[in-house]
Amino acid sequence: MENKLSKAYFAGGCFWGVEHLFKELDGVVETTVGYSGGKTENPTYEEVCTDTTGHAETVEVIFDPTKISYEELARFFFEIHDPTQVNRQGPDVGTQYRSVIFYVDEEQKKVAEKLVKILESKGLSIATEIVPFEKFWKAEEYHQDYYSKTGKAPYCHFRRKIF
Ligand code: MHO
Repeated sequence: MENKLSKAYFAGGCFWGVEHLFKELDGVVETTVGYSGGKTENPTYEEVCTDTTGHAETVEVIFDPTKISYEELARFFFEIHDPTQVNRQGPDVGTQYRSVIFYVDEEQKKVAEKLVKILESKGLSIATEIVPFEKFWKAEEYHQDYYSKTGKAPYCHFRRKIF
């Protein structure tokens, strides 16, 4: 019988790099890049780039919770970007690059809050928003699996140990 799959949503700067790293994890079944957290319907990349729609570049992660837990995913998320940066990530500046965890249930919310507390206890000032998931708008096809398609390398995301 097929395992039941779960979903998680993370925004941590340019979605090309975030997706690229999540895809490699064992237990991650599918990733999609898109836009969440904004006010407009069916946003395009160009609209989101204007920093006026409220959307953040977001990655939808579909995973098998028998192989990887939400907590492992969320820890990974914190380690592949810099959660102390406000409305930017690396060279990319604007609210569309802000750090957000969109939780789909209370369990995810608890895990996210717990991890933020751990990081704060280490002296980090965490900018990551923890907000309820509402809507995910899939991004244009050319943004999906960007680095696999182009053969280019991520310029912004890499894993560092912070826990
Ligand atoms: N700095 C990147 C942002 C791409 S990302 C999908 C660029 O110049 O295209 O926002």
